Order: sequence, then C-alpha cells, then structure tokens
Amino acid sequence: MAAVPICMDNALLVTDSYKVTHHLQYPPGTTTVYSYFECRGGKFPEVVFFGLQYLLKKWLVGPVISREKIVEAKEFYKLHFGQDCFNEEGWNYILKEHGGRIPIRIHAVAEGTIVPVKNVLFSVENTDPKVPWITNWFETLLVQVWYPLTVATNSRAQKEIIAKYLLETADNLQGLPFKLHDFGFRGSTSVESAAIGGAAHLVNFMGTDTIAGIVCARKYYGCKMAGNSIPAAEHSTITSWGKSGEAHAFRNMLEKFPKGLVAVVSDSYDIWNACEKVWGQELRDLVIKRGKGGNTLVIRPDSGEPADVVVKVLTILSKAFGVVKNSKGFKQLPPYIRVIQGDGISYESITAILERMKKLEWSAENITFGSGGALLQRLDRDTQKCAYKCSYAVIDGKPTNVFKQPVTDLGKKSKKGRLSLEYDHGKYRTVEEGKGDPAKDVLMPVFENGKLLREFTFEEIRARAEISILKQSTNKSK
Ligand code: AOY
Repeated sequence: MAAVPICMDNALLVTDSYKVTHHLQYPPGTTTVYSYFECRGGKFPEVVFFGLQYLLKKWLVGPVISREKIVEAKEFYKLHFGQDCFNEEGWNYILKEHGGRIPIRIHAVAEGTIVPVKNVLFSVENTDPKVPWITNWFETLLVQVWYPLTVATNSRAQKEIIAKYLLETADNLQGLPFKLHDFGFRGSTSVESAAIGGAAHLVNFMGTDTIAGIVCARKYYGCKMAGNSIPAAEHSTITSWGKSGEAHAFRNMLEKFPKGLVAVVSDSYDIWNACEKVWGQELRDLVIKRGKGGNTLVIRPDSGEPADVVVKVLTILSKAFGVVKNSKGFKQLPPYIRVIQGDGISYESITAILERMKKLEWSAENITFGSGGALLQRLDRDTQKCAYKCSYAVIDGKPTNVFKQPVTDLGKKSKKGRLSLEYDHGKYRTVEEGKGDPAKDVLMPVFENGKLLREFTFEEIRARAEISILKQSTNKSK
C-alpha cells in the first residue's frame, strides 16, 4: 500500500460497500440494467427537480477513472472486505475501452421542473453490454439528488404560502423574492451541503447569507450572482457595547450604514424595551430622518414564540412610528421600518405567523423571514421518499420487466419496464413497460459515456420552478 491518505475524488470509492460485490450477483447473461429515480410520496405532493447537474459535473463528466484510482480502490477493498471482491477487470475494461468515461446514459426531466410525486424523474442504463452492474454502482451518488430536490421543494412551498398572504394582505407581490432569507450555513453539516442546499433555496428566492450556495450556483449553473444580502448586526456586535450600551450600538448601526437597508438584532436584553424605548423614543428621530432618504431599518427579534413576538413587536413599533392602511385595508408600518423574524422559521411556523398577523390586520408586507436549520437541515431522504430502483433488464438477449412489490409495504412497490414521463393536457404521467409515446416524453438525454449532453442555466431553472401565480408561460414542460 502506498501512502495512507486516499484520493477524495475517486468515483470508485463513492458507492456503498455492498455494491462493490454486485457484479457477481446479477443473473448470468445480463447485458442491460435500467434503473429510475422517483419520489414515492412524502410531505409535498409535487417536487422541484434540482441538483443532478451538480452531481454529474462534480463526479461523472470526463475521464473519471484512471489506472491510479483502480489500484487505489483494489488495495482499499482488499483491506475493507478482507478478500478480493473488487471488480478490477470490469473497471480496467472501462479504462481501456471507454478511456475512463462512465458508460451510462441518463435521461432526466429538465431541472426546475415541478413534477407530482410517484413519477420518474430520471433513468439510468449502461451503454455497454459488458458492464450492466455499472448502472447501480452509481445509485449511491445519484440518489443524493434527494437533498437539493427536497430543499428546493420545501423552499418553494414556503414561497407559495408567503405569496398567498401577500396577495390577501399586501398591495403587491414585489418583495416576494426576498421574503425568505437563508440563514442556514452554520447549521449545515458541511460546506458542501450548505453550497448545494443554499443553491437549491436560490432556485426560489434571491436572499441569502449562505455564500457557499451562491458560489455553487455560479460554478455549476453559470449564475454570476444568484443571491443578495444587506448589512446586518449579530449579537456580538451589539452585546460587546455592554448592556447599558445597546442604544449606542444601535445608533452606531444607523451611522455606519446610513444608506439602504440595515438589519439590527434587537433582543439581546429586552426586545420590548428595545422597540418601545430605544428605537421608538431615543433613536426615533434618527430612524425617521434616515427614512426620509428612502432607507429602511429592519428590526430583528430573535427569541420567544415567533407569532406572539412578531405581532407584539409590530404593535409597539406602530405606536412609536404610526401605521397606514394599504389598498386591502391591512396595516403597514411606515416604509422605513420593517421586521425580520429569523428564529424558529419553518414551513409550519411561517403559516402560523402570517395567519396571526392577518387576524390582527397586519399586512405580510411588514415582515421578512430568515430560516436556517429547517431550510437546509431538517429534511431527509424520506421527506419526499426518494428512491432509485431497477425496472428493466436484458438477460440472455431477452427484455425483462423488473420490479419489487413487498407485502410488508406496498408503498415501496416499484415501476416496471422502460419508463417515460409524459406531459399531456397540463399533467405529468409516468408510462411503464416501454409503452410511452416518444413525442410526449419530457425525459431528455442529459449524460452519455462521460459527456454532459444538456446544461441548464440557473435562469431557466428559476423560470421553470416559478410558482404558478407568478408564471408567465402555461406550458410547464418548456
Ligand atoms: N443574517 C437580513 C440580512 C441577513 C444571519 C445569518 C444567521 C441577516 C442576518 C439579517 O437581515 O438580520 C446567519 C443569523 C442571521
């Protein structure tokens, strides 16, 4: 064995251990394995397909297998299994006959497409009859698309709720792209996860503090600047002035950021006192003067029961700064003062907060949300029940439908045959057993033999994923 460190970008090590042994397990005479990915159900009835392009570019595009990687994997698996079950011959064949390019073909729905659960989202098959086991070697990697897909789906569902309340209680939907700001970088399990999840949120929104997500959208989806932020305080920049110095800290924020938006976390000691006495009395004239130049102070509570705190903060601020009724009869703070609630924000709590605000006649215009853990981390593969299953094989030259149908859970039954995703009369439908109409199939070749065949820009992904009330086009497959 050479050096102890091991290459972190070896695709031969990006699979589950048991898959290393699967080339010995298919029926003799198997020349094709065809598998597909679907969401079997879950929390939301439709999902945003997003993130496959990242995985393909990071792991599968180009000659990704080399002699060194094969040697490294062979030595690794010898130690791991205590026996030689690594398919060195198979991988050497891929190196020699395919120049180290992975001989699979992937058909996928366009990124950003909104598809009801229980439909095929992509299919994978080997392009060389000598290596049918390669199709499921990459299940482990490809199923990780569950994460960006689920983040984008959950984020979009929150966009729909916020849009509904803006429609009911605000003059317009203008502020919507900035109404759910990503605070989730620190709560992510890794920089890479924050990058992928952060990019997935940006499919739906424009506000983020997760810089890794912007970097990801730029590198993998060609977007120059996918997200924006504003100057904002954290507790340390306020509490370092001491408890008696909070007003000084607030005043300093207004002085250092005299223009545009500035956000100030205001719950360090007593959010009620901060709103009523500090912002509402001591700094009131400064805030109003700043507002005359078209600049906005955003006050951030950060503790307590979110709905209770938000409406109480709005009420206190309205007593100090006044309110106007908008075109729909809902109360609005003056345009130079807004609130951002970034604590305890999830799909569930956003509804509760906006509903409480509406009951008390507060427009959703007054508030922006920040979300961290629930946006990027409180999700798993079961949130949308993501799975990759074999549905078709060619064995001894015979095309064969393949499926599972466990008596112990029929929800886990899988589809049969070659699949197509048909879009017809505004609806998606998966057609099984190769009976689909190619003219209606919206799955498109995106990868073949190491080549990326189709690249999606962030712009087109965003346009496809747009919520229906904001959508221009009615043709969802476009
Ligand atoms: N950011 C809007 C801009 C961002 C943040 C990031 C964790 C911001 C706070 C704010 O106004 O208050 C990570 C917590 C907060």
